[in-house]
Amino acid sequence: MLEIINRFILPPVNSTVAGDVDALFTFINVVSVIILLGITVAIVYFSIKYKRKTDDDVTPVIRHNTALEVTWTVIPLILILIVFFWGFRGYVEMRTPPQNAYEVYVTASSFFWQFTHPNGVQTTGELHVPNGRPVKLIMQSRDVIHSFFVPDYRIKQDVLPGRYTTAWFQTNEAVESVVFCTEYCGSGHSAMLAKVISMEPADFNAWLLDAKTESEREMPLADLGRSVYQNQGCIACHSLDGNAGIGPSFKGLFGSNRTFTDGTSREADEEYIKQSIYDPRSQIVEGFTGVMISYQGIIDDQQVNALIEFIKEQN
Ligand code: HEC
Ligand SMILES: [Cu+2]
Repeated sequence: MLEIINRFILPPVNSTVAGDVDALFTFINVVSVIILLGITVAIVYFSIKYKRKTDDDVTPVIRHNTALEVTWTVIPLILILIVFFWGFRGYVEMRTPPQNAYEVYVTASSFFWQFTHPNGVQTTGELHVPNGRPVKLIMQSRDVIHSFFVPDYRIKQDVLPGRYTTAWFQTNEAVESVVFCTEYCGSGHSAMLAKVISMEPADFNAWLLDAKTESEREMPLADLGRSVYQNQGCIACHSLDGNAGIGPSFKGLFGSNRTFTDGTSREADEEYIKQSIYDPRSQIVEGFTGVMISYQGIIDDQQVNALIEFIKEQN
């Protein structure tokens, strides 16, 4: 019965700690419902039983009842201690990554998630993990506070600029779950999603190797530009289809005349694209706000060249 209710009100149970978290949650719910019903019944019963029946029906003055006092102190105390120790045990477990955990670096930026594997493979918006093995996330933010939340795993951890925070989980099934940003971080916050793709260990290893070879293959500049566009999250704000998102679309950008909020204008040449990437706040395109961060130190010259080639291709 409880399980059926839980299936309706809770997300799927896709991590090893999720069952424990749900058990405590269910315990608190059941106790609360029992207390609620008990109090409601008592209120109704007493208001009928002690209703004034005659005009000289006077309420007796009761000053103290030790047995009653002890009962209503001790029972809640026991319940609260159970919840405390149960919760604390779970908290310690969730805060302590196992020694053999697979480590992934997580970088949050407005408004996308990037994941870097130990062998250098980097993905955006998709985290691949081996099923049945603990995974430790070492997280930081490039700009404001974000928060990494996977409801299916019952884990949630703030991600801060200038400091690492960690979280860990182990999946119990090779299925996909959704990552939400759960700290309001700006206009693209609600779209700041990612997928965790849990794979059987053999598939995971094959994927990792594939991704590695792919990233090392020589590719034409414009293709490299496309992969930077996807992997560095430009895609979150710049479309290729001409529709303005949080930033202007790249379609037809190169060679066009840009007007800025300070009233000046110039042609979008190579120099302009580079300046837009390294120092986006120096010129704000009319109709937009300066939410783009500087990619100085994040994207190197070669990648900027690649992006320029890629943007030219969108004409
Ligand atoms: C958080 C959203 C966001 C991300 C991510 C982002 N940008 Fe921007 N970008 C903007 C906004 C908003 C503008 C317009 C305001 C301005 O000029 O700074 C802009 C402007 C630009 C411009 C000038 C566009 C024009 O129409 O004149 C270029 C070029 C550009 N970005 C390139 C990039 C590249 C390359 C990346 C990825 C490495 C990137 N941006 C990532 C939001 C973003
Ligand atoms: Cu966010």
